[in-house]
Amino acid sequence: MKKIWWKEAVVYQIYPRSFKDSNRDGIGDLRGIIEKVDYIKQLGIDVIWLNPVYKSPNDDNGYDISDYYNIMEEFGTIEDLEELLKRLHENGIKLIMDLVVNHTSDEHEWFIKSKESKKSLYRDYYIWRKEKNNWHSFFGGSAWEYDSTTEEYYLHIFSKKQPDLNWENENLRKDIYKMMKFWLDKGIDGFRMDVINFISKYPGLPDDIEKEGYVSGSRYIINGPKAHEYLKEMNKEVLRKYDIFTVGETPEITPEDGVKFTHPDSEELNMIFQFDLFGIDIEGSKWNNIGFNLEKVKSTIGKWQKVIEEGGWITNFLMNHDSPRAVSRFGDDEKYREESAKMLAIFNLSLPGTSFIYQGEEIGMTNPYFDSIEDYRDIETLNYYNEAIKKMDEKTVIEKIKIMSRDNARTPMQWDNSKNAGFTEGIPWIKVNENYKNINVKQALEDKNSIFYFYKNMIKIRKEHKDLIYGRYIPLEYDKIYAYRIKGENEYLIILNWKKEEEIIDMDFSEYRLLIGNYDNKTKILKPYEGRLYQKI
Ligand code: ISL
Ligand code: CA
Repeated sequence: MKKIWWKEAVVYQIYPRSFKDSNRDGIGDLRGIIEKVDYIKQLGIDVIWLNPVYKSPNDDNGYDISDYYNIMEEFGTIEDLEELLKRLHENGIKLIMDLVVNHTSDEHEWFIKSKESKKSLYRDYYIWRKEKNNWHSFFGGSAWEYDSTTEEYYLHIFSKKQPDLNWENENLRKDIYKMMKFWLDKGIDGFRMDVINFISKYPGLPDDIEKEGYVSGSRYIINGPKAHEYLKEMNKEVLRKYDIFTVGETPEITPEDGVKFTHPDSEELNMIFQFDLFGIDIEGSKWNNIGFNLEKVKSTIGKWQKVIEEGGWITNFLMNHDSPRAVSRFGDDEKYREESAKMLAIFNLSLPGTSFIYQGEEIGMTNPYFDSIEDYRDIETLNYYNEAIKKMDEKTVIEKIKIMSRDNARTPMQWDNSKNAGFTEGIPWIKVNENYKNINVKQALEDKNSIFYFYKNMIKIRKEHKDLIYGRYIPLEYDKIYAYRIKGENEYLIILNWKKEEEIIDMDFSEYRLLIGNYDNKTKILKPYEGRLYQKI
């Protein structure tokens, strides 16, 4: 298989608002990230993905962009970004930025001009209709908002402050490519493309079925007929001119589509995020978490590893800024927090594909389980709350939010045990998780057995044993545990006892050398959440 840097990279995702505040306004910022470059370097990271830092009224924390060419004031200036980029490059770390081009903010000048008049040059940059259809917004309610200036509705798949762009319009596409070049010419190393498989809407925008737990309209929005055509054009006009990292956020796609988006012959993207693991414990609506079973994890991984066998490329990730904390969701955030976080590190970093780590995952940060709606900030969570309390008692609603809210991932990074976890000397925009006195970076760096050093070692092992990146995934048939082999030039064996109980396995390890494990154990009795990575001798 062809060896390429972006396949081998380990990516660290930074949610700037919650990473480090440098000027006491309670909001993380670019200078805060600059302060922490050494820390990121120490972990062994190759690439940073920065969530949106462009100018934005922050209806959806930066995913509503009002100016693609400038930086959000709270985050700093364009000079700060340039300095961050320089510091990262000096340290051998690349930077990819979020590209949010399915929609803009309603405060973007294109939209302001678009809504002024039906004759505006920018009218067609967005999707206007006299009548609305029955499509729903992902954030609740209708996907259409009435605007009295021209007495029409505009489409917004997310909040009403995020009008959808009309990719049918060639001028719009050109403006987007121009903007992408502006950032690439500044020296950034690529893009993570927000809901990039939503950009082509089905012609005629027909009414959809309505059913519980289904976002009406999805089937006419996701993977629309021209999605691949637009990406090929973008590749031709922009991407192929640079040696960059591109990852598409593509919810609800099939492996076949995954291959189409990422196969080199397609000339579209390097890799995609698919969300099957991300939604593994959800049934019906995203707020309905029924827990997961290991067989489903195995079949999901198997299904997506096939994309690589077919010549495409995928990503491995346990969480992002839209999800609960990985250790709370897939491990145990109480008694076995350390063990399960380390087991998850073995899992995330031993699979072919490009691996991503989300800030705080490397120290085992957990869901904060805030009890009061006052403590939540996320628009999706607040919209859900307002709708749900009409139908359910408040306690039930809060229980669901505690488990699934996107704010779980957005509480401030826990740096040390001082006030506000060392995140800010001001008042944080969202509360710090109370457990910061025990779970923080400072403490992790002082303890050579910490989750942090385990991640660091796993990253190092992944780099030294490139088969883990390029090899072939071979699942093993054990039903009580998760075991697989990765076969390249050498052969590796991964064993994950993904549960709170011990397990005895009938396996012969005599031909294997243990590279890393989360217990000091080589016996056939696997401890709770025990994980081991072996190399065949
Ligand atoms: O977060 C989700 C469910 O809780 C997803 O459905 C999410 O909305 C979807 O994956 C798209 O996410 C991306 O685009 C959104 C933004 O709010 C998310 O933060 C971003 O990751 C709109 O720009
Ligand atoms: Ca700040």
